[in-house]
Amino acid sequence: MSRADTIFALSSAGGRAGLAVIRLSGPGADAALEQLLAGAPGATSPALPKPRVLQRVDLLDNSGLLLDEAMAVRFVAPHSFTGEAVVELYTHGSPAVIRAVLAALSALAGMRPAEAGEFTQRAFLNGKMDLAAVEGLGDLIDAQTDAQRRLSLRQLGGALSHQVQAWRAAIIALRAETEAWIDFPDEDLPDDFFPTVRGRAVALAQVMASATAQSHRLAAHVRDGFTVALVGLPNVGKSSLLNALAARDVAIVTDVAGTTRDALSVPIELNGFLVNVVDTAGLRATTDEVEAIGVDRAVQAAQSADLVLWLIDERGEDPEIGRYLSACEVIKVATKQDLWAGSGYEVRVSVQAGSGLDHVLSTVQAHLLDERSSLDDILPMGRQRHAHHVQQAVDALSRCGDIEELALLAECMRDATGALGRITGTVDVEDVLDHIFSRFCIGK
Ligand SMILES: Nc1nc2c(ncn2[C@@H]2O[C@H](COP(=O)(O)OP(=O)(O)OP(=O)(O)O)[C@@H](O)[C@H]2O)c(=O)[nH]1
Ligand SMILES: [Mg+2]
Repeated sequence: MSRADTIFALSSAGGRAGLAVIRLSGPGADAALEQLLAGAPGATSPALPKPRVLQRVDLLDNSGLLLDEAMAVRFVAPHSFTGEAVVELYTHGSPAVIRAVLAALSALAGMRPAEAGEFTQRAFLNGKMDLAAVEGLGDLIDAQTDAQRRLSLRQLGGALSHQVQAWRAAIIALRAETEAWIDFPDEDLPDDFFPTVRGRAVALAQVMASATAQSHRLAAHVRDGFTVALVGLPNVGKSSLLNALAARDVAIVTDVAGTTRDALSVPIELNGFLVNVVDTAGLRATTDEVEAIGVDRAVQAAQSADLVLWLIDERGEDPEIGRYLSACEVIKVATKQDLWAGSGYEVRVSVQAGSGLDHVLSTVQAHLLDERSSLDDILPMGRQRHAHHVQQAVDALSRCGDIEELALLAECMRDATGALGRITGTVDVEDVLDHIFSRFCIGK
């Protein structure tokens, strides 16, 4: 993909709408706008809009016929989202207008339709955004829950990048101090050099590890959702509870024991958080081959869930199920409370009578969400690679703990900054050189 091309695409969603936004980016963006305003090749174009001023324009095809009455705004490089010359066209949002304007753009020399993510890729390559911000933008566009919106906005705004850069700068400073001694005789090295530098490296590793453990756990749950499995004997009311929680008939409910065969996951929003509720096959010994597979899946779903709701009716607690769930976080829920009184249970529900659902939800929420960790305090590091690279950096710094050699110490620090740099997509060599040179005077 060449960056010499000028790319264009519909940036708003397709289909019928009041407005559509078509974006152009690249060296030919202004010329393309000029052509759309001029119409026939060689015709004189009205003056282009001033940068950053939205202006009413007539868009014309190459025979001078009106494509649409629109609005246009120009951004001059590098002061744009991509860092290149950008034009945005606000047209009427009908499929016919969108198709006609895109066709007119395709016909212009040097223009091509953008690949998926290509505007953002250009923004990254032009240094407008780092990798963590790019991911935040992607997550914001995909956000379905309020928590996802809040966290991805903070990531886009640099909450993760700034912290990672601060840690990286601290390690680069340590490494610069270490490398500065490499060309000097050992006897000049202060006696406390190794203990001090190693102590600072290890302390930093601890700060990083503790700041990220909690953040990654919660941020990953915000991004991917929590998983809550509904488990219990056949006919206990699992599918009925799922339907009630989802407020629609997703799962089949019958009075035949063994109705649900496969695990079925339904996303619900709980106080702004995404929760995937998994309905499972009733747990019992069975000779039916299909049901047996369902039972295996139910056990797997329970064991990989963040929380299990163990549904219990008047038949009581099945000890076999208790054994399956021994390693799970479990809330016992007494079902069908219109038929019996599960007074020994804190959470009681009757889907039939429509009672107790709020209590189920508030109990689930209390179990899943730690009151102490607010979304506004944690680092938005929901992706596995964030946790992975921080862990690599922590491991590399922790290795400093028993090193007695300058070059090896610097090597561990380089590994740590390299790992952190991969989170933001930064290369680290120049930074170290700059740092070293800026801290030493000429002639030393
Ligand atoms: N009276 C009463 N009946 C209920 C209640 N909840 C579910 N039922 C009935 O219990 C029967 C079984 O309900 P399901 O939701 O299919 O139970 P399940 O646990 O999914 O069953 P399997 O899929 O077979 O494991 C159905 O006839 C439901 O209408 C309730 O709160 N009160
Ligand atoms: Mg069922």
